[in-house]
Amino acid sequence: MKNKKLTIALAGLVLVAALQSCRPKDSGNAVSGDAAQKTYVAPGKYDEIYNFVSGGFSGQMSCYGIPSGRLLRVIPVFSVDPEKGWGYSEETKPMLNTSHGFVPWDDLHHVQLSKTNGEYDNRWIFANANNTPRVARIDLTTFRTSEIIELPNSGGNHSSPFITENTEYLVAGTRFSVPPDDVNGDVPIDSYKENFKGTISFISVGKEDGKMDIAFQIQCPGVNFDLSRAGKGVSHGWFFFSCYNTEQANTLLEVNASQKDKDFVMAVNWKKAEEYLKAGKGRKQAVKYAHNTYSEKTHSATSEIKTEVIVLDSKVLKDICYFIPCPKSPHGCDVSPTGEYIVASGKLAAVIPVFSFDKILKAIAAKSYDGEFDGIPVIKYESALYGEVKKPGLGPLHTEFDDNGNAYTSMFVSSEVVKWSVKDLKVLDRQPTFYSIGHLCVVGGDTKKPFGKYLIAYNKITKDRYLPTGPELSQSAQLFDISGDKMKLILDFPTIGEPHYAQAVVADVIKKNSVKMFKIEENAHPYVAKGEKETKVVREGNKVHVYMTVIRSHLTPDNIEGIKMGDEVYFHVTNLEQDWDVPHGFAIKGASNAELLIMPGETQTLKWIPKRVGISPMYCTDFCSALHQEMTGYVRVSPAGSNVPISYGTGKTPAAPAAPAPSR
Ligand code: K7E
Ligand code: CUA
Repeated sequence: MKNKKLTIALAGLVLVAALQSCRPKDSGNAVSGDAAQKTYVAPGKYDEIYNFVSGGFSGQMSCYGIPSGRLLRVIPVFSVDPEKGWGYSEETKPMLNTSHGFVPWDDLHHVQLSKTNGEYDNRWIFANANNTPRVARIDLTTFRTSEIIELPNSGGNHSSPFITENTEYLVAGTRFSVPPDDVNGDVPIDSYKENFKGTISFISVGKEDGKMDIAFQIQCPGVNFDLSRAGKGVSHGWFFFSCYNTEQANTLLEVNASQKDKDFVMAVNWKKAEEYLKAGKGRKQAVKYAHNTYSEKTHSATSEIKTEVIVLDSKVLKDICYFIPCPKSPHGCDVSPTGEYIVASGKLAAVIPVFSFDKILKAIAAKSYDGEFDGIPVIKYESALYGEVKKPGLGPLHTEFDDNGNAYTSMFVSSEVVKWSVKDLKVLDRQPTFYSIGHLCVVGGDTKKPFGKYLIAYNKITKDRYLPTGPELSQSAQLFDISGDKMKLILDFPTIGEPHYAQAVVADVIKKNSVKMFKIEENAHPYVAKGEKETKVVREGNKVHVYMTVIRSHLTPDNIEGIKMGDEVYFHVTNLEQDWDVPHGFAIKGASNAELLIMPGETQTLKWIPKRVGISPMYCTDFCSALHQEMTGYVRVSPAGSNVPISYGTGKTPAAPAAPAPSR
């Protein structure tokens, strides 16, 4: 027993040592001589590229300009954002609703721009919530989250959301296998093999409006699905997932899920799955998941709880899923621009295996199998393999592609980017990163026609790269010029949260389509005031609705009396401006939530329950004009049962009686 424990501990130590990244030596002087010239974007000039970066445990997405590395916007997605009122205004709260209730945080790892014909079509960007499984759609005309759908039968939505070449589906695989939602999950944890299942969700996306829906799910053996990519070109109609923990361990995974020499890549024939779905081979399963949508017409979100999904069983429907052995605990699973090559990066492996789609099809036709795993055929490694990239570096994680037939793989343990030729699998170049690189992205690097030019590395553990900021240091992005034979480091820039995947796209179309304001005449919010004449304060029992407008530089009404203790006050604030970049903010003393930040033409609502009798100031929080500091007002709160009537106005003192003096 003692010995066994010791062995496990030792194995763990060796593993930990192997997994901690080494630090390259020449950390200060690896910068290209013309770096400043290549990254300088003069004041007033625009960047060439939008770079959308996942925020990891911040739950948000950020948007940078490339090549300058300037942060342009943090887009709130799964986490509340007090700066923008996201998750604090009454209108946005339903966006964070789930079958577990209001969930104000998540862990966002992967972003995916929508595609047409395998190229970015500049309409939406999608993202995953890792912790409470959800997928979000962000509208690229507003840079705001417009839809979030929860995924049932899942736990740890990591291999998500990856997208098919015409955005037919967003696909999401569960990292943690768990008992399905419609069975009693109150089972011993060590009954993993028997009771835990993997689930892959296919989320359809509306061609015109982008509306998401869970089209179907495929139930798979219980393993950990880590990452995935859609086939494209020749492999369109297929999906590829990396799977680890094929040991099906439920404890001390760092040792117990690293036992086997090979885990799997799972190839999924989703066109076949569609056929089975049409033929009625799916099983309706009772589940619970939230589907939240935000309307820019009503400027409000609605949340609906849905109760059914259709599940296809991969064990019964034999020709949907196939396993391909893959060394060892694969992480990234990336598909070349033509769709012929599938690159799986075994984070503990000494080589990078590259599989051939053509060979996979032939192996399936010839039934070149090595038996089955949990009812799924296992294709022979050699029968699917195109070749191995030898001595690529240590800890390969993720691969992207350029426009010249090259692949770029991030090496977490050896802290470097390695460039290799897809055709002959020869390593062509390697450059250190500072320090531990996770994902990387090439402009258009996962499309059928990569743009190339720049590669951005997203690094963890930045150590000495920036001025120290206490125990926690900023994570970091590094920009490489990849237009020549050798990669050249040209810029470092700090990032928000912990970036994982990111994508980069030439800015032209998104820039042109950007919404500048919402038309006030189209505002269909139920509590809109389309002009100061429509402002009012309406009492309904203990609820008081304030129809307020804001315009430079006053609130209407800015004096409100007749509010009583026990009231719930709703400030419905409409921004009357019809000009680009003139938001107003709104806040009131003692409110137990964040400010509102209201765009021109929009209405947002702040709920306030006064806790004290007296005068509460309110004001605009966003510096909007020279008279911004004048953009203020007062609310008078009287005791419960007081007879001060509702009165309000701007530019006149409400004609309300003074409260009776307290009796002595
Ligand atoms: Cu490699 Cu979550 Cu895509 Cu991080 S993941 S690095
Ligand atoms: Cu409106 Cu400051």
